[in-house]
Amino acid sequence: MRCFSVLKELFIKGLVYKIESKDYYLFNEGNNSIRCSLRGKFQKDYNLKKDKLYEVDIVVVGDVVEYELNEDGTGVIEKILPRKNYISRKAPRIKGFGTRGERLEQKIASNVDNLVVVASCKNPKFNSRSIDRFIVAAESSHVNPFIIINKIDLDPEKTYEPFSAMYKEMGYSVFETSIKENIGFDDLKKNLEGKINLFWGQSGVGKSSILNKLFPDLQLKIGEISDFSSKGKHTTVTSLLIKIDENTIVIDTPGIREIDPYGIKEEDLGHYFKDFGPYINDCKFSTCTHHHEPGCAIIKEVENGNVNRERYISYLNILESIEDDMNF
Ligand SMILES: Nc1nc2c(ncn2[C@@H]2O[C@H](COP(=O)(O)OP(=O)(O)OP(=O)(O)O)[C@@H](O)[C@H]2O)c(=O)[nH]1
Ligand SMILES: [Mg+2]
Ligand SMILES: [Zn+2]
Repeated sequence: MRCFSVLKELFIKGLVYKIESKDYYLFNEGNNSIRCSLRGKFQKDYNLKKDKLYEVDIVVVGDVVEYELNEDGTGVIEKILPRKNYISRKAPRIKGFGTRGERLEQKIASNVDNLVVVASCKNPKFNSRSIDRFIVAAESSHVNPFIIINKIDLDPEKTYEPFSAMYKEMGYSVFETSIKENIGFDDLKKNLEGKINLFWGQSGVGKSSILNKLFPDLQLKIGEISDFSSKGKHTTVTSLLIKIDENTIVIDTPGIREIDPYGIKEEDLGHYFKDFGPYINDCKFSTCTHHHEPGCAIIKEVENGNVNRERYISYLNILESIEDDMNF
């Protein structure tokens, strides 16, 4: 994994697995952990471009970087190698706004193969709107989404089943799981092998519990049932990339309250709804936003029952949040 440039004596490649404030933790080629800081020039570049650059993170978990090793065994990150992709969302409002009042981008992780969207059927309650938003984040970043519906022990009536069937019909892999009853994990595990898998979802849905179940050595911290509220408790506070074996990586993330996909144009949003695919080219206008336009094929197929109305409502919901963002 060493860098064979003229600078090979100086720079070594590493994989960012955890970020805590200004400390960046990498795995080097021998899988040892190196604590790094960021070369000052990154901050300077960032400040210079501030009015153009709508992002809050410079280095993210999953990045492959080049670093210089200090004598004391710590390192300094010099360069971020080009990313294959990255998953992001609009930063929560609390993180601030750009210079023109627009929402900023929060990158969650880079170089990801699968976005494992974790939802629960109860506690917190099942929310297909939020699943649809996670799917849009994945599709717009060219990342493959998986859907986990966890805690099925809490819903013996299986009220999640029509949704499960709907996502399966679109071609997505859906895993119905229960930690308590040990259901669904063998199948899930097979699908993660040899890939970089980002686990993402609302707080309290069971992301860390599922990872512990799949890979018992991990011993990630999980929320206590006793003080668990329907909103979740944010037990996991920092994203953590874990190497399971040479080829398999999982990333546990802190649960989030809201997910607004970032950087999507109104006229592109429909392309991230896989189920719109067969009809989307039949709209009268190529820039159709499937909202009100005459001759819209999507609106027609919702009426005909070929596009699920729930999905169309999710679509309108996200479309509206894009518009909100433009009105700064
Ligand atoms: N009944 C039931 N409870 C579960 C299941 N999976 C997880 N839980 C419980 O749900 C709670 C939250 O689990 P966590 O794994 O901490 O959830 P998380 O998604 O990692 O939450 P954050 O780290 O806050 O984002 C814990 O009390 C778990 O014991 C399940 O399949 N069934
Ligand atoms: Mg967690
Ligand atoms: Zn249309």
